[in-house]
Amino acid sequence: MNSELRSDFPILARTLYNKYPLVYLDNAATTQKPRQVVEAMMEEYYNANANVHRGVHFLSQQATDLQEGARETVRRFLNAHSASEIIFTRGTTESINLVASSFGQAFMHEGDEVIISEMEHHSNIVSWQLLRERLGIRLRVIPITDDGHLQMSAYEQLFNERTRIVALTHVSNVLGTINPVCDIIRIAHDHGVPVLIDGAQSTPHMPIDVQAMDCDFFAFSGHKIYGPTGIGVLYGKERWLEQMPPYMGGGEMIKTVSFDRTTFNDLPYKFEAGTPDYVAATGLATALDYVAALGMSRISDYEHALTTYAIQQLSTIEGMRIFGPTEEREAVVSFLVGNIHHLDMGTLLDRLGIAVRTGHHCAEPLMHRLGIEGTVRASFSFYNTRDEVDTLCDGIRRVMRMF
Ligand code: 7TS
Repeated sequence: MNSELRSDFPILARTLYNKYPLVYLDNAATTQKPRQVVEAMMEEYYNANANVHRGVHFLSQQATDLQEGARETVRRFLNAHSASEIIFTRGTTESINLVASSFGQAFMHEGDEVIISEMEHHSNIVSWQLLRERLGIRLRVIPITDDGHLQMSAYEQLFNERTRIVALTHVSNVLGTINPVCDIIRIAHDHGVPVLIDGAQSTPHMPIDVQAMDCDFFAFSGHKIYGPTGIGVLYGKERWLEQMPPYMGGGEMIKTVSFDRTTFNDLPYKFEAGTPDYVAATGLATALDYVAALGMSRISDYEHALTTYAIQQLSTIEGMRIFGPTEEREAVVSFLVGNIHHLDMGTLLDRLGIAVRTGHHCAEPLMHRLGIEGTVRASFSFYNTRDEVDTLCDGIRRVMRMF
């Protein structure tokens, strides 16, 4: 599906070190941007720039219409019930912090518990630890199996009368594991507990339907789905958001302010203090329209086939150790080869024009569980090709010959 699409991404035509065509395999960190996204943002800055929701003037109205149009695009993309359930944030990290802080303040007390898992990104660990500092809550952790699945029976046993929320990643950014979120959510709801899904690594790769999933909160980042940096989304069911206090105070999130008393704006504005990055909202909406036009199911099928091919080819390399499930996984492959340090492998692959990520991938507790310090990680997009996978494998073999 990619040959005609690659020309939408000018950066993919770059040559590195005067010699090597860029092979960009760091899509789980951030994706490249199609022209359409950059041009939509440029167009807004050149022709429709004004602060939103503030002025009576023409441009302000136009910028506001673009911002609210973008919100509607996100609503449709996630199949949320209402646009007032779509809050623009700076990214997944801010979305999770918002829930931890605000849900925590409204519904949690000392001794109450949040369930997370051993495969969480730091943003879904540290946010809750900050709340632990503030309120004295407890973190309960779902263990994983050796091949990177959640231990579901252990999960069920973590519930008790102090459990207030479950916060879990949809897809592991290290292992590629696709968690059974529908089962996770059903079980939590059976205990009367709401669920936050970290969709940073799932939203770019599969169709998302928050109503079908029945999650209470869902977070994702624009930059990981071909949109700009600095914008992300928190979806929350209205019944929760209505009861939660604002996360930040400032302009836009209020109805009336006096020194004695302030009343807050309606959803979603209650959670959007200050001037939002309305141009990034346009960029995000353009990116979502772009992938929706390709078809999320088509993207998913293509990337799964490419990942299966990558695992097959990588497995032919002597001393290769691939982490995570062998089947039913997302387009992320973490590995180590022999006793070559991940940083050496990453640095030497870079000299061949191949961009991968190395290290703990902001999942240090998972590294402890796996008994390693870090991995090399190749992560794929629909614009990657089998030829690029072959280049990666050739590159790894070249690096091995250096040791
Ligand atoms: N959750 C998961 C599962 C992630 O993979 C990431 C970023 C985040 C949250 C945070 O997203 P942000 O946009 O707010 O920073 N993951 C990665 C990664 O794997 N490599 O670089 C960033």
